[in-house]
Amino acid sequence: MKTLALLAVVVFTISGICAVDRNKFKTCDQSGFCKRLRAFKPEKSQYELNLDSVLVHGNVLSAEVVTRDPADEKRTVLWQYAFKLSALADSTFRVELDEADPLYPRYRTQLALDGEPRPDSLKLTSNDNSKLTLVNKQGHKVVITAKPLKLEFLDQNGEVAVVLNENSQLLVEPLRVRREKTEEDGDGNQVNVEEEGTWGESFQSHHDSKPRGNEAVSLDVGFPEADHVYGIPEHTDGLALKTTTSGDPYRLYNLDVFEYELDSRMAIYGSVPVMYAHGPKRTVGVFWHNSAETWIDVVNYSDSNVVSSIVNLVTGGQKRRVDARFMSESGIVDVFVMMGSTPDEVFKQYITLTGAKPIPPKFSLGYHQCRWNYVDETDVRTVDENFDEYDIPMDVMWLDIEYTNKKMYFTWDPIKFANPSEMVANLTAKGRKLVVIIDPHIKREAGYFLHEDATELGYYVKDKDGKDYEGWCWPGSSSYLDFFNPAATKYYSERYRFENFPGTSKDVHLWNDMNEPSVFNGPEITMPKDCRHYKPTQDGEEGIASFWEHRHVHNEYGLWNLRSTHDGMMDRVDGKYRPFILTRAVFAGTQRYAAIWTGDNSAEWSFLAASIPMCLSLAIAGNSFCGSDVGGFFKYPEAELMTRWYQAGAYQPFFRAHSHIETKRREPWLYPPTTTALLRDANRRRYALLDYWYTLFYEHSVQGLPVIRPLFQQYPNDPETYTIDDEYLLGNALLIKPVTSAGATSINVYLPGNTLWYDADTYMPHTEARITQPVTISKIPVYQRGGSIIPRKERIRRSSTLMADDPYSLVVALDSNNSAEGTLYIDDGETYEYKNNKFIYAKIEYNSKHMTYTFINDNAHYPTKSWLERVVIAGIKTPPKSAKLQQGDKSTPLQMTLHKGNDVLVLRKPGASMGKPWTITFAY
Ligand code: NBV
Repeated sequence: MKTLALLAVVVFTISGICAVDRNKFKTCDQSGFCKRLRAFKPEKSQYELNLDSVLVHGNVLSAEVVTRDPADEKRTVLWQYAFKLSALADSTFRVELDEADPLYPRYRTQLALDGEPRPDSLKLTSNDNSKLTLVNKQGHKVVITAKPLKLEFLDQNGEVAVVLNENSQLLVEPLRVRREKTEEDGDGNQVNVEEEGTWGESFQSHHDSKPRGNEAVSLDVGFPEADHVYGIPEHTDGLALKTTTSGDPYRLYNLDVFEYELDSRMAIYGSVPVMYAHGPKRTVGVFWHNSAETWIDVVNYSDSNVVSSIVNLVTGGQKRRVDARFMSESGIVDVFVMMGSTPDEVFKQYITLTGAKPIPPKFSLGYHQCRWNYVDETDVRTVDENFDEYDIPMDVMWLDIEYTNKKMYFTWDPIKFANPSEMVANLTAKGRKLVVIIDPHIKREAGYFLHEDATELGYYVKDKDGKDYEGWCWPGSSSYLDFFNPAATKYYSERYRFENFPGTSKDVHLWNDMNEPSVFNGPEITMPKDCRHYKPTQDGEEGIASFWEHRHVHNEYGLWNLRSTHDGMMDRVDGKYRPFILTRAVFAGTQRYAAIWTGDNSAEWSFLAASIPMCLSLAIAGNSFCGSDVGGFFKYPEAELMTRWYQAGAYQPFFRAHSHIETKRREPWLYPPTTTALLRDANRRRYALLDYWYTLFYEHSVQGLPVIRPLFQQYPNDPETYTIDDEYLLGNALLIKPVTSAGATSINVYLPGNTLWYDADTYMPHTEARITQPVTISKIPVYQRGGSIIPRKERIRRSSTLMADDPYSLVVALDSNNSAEGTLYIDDGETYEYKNNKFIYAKIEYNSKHMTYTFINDNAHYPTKSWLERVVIAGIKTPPKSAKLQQGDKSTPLQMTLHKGNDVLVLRKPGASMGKPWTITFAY
């Protein structure tokens, strides 16, 4: 009954006007710690570093920090803290502040980092009784002022690049024993004298018992000389963050927000607490390593809404500066300061800390077809066959929750999906795959093995009283596995073994949805903060000290879920094949396990436009493998919107069409034939560039650079690029500006870098920075940078797997020096054999004399059957008279065609194997 009622709400709202129910989610004022901390504005910080306690050992400076009672003349010590500054590899510092002797250990986020960060050297160069100066190997200095505590991080030119606690907002609320302290009020009644919210707070009908009392942490971070700050996804507003002095701070709290709104700082599904500051002088970043609910205030002093008295007060009139303040409900102060100094460097520094995305299986870069739901095996088969019928490439069919037996995960509906193995075999015969959904809520149903095992073995998250927590989700009454318990994680991972999940095979991949976690009847549609998670206990730890509360771990819950899925998928194939996982919840480090999408969007132009800044922001925060539901999840996209969405999606990393169960079916052939043709064209363009995508993902995995890039990353000295977030770069060679408005006949494009950009369709060069691009419905504005070489595969196949041996075309776009370069990565697309050097990573270089294909990594080889079918050279001013291919001992004269209209020279069928180096020599 309840499920029906919920569905009715869903159906009602999707047919009506989409709007988030803001009342379901807290404002800062409704969140006890946010309100309290936002009001905390001491004139002077109470935190002081005890210079006598300083110890430098290896890469770490440790010292005692104390707070003193400002009202007390004797300046009695109120609290003692352990302070640590570490110098880390890759121009990064870490600052930690914890209580010296907490009542119980405070939570330290566990899964975000990709192992222990590597140390760098740290030298104390001066201690003048009020200040300490330290330096790392790269020459970045840290100046620590003792009273009050302030930390300045200096760039290699000796200028302050990042400053901590300059605005005195450092705070670590000490854990206390609960005292039943009451006082008599004027009427003789005993009243509680604790401030409101200290030992419990309520939101709507939900009460949070807060058994440990207040334990919030906060810190202000200043970025002198910064024009803008970026990052802290996931939000729906622009890429450059806005001043928050009016309205709420940005919120990071993984939430299932039904019909989320755009241009908002509200929390949605993901939380990545990394922020970058950029200006003409430098780019730097901070990573706030904390998994609790977090709010972040931003003040950009150049914004017109920041009054000049504040600018004067804080910066002495300097408008080029941004300040931020991180406030978290619990944990410790643990912040990484990344010194940049370019966008490339700082993005890599973040990846050094939290890990790169390993190279994904190649099929996952193809096109994905999803719907809630493909109703049965016949439906799956028909859709799959129609892709062939209409000649549209497709790699993956998806099954949403209805494939299960009554929403019991790891089971199949016995009638609609009675022969899953056959269904999968039918797909794999065409090189296609299947993805099935597994949510983290477990149906509480007698006889369901997972529920019975989890109950018996104690694998569920517990409620505040220590009983199995029960919430409400798709299956009705549900409980949630406690992935913090190693035994529960192991058990869960094992469910993915083929024998435990019959019907699956190595070609069935996974989708972990609702892992914020979503709890329909929970506070803010999630798990109550006083739920309990497993904690390995030390001797003597009991009571409150024997578990973690959900409040400590909330933003990383989904990551624990993903790690467990990932480990299970690795184990089921003995570590042989790369898994593909899609997740909705995101935290720092998620990229190591999964791709992400922007959740339940709507078939509206504004959501199509928002997908660009949302994915860019996630990409610079480590998660390049991002996409939005193509077509929009809620509502129905009419032909033009659908066309533009396919065209945009074809150039976004994760390319999946998806739709809500109650919306009209919208597979590409259900539109008028002209639209179907346009959708087909978009998909084919995607497949033609698959090897470029794959090369970029490989490069990300080893170098850490985002695959999709904001313009300022590539052109950091051009202030015009700082706020552009409706166009982006794919690698460093392609610039994409999707059409995101109805009825567009032309759009304005900014082409940065004072360089040539070639229209990817016509090869016509543009020299101007600002162009007006006419756009018919078939036009996708994509430009190739002069100086770049892009690999393409032009044969039309049903899926990426069937393209493995297909020949390459290389598109050479010349710069003003008549040269260009690019890279190409080739491997088997699915295993880890690349770790045994079974791959090709090649550099392709062109100058007017030669074009060469050489291996960057000499030890690595891959026996590819692919060969060179065509070289297209755009922007050729003086065409050569002849060209000759040399591979090994073999020399072959090449045929050429010159297209005079657009200065394009085509070398036809060079025929070289891409498995070995080659050279083409030109004669004039
Ligand atoms: O599993 C059903 C849906 C899914 O299709 C969607 O992509 C997820 O974001 N899921 C959410 C649950 C409920 C949606 C209203």
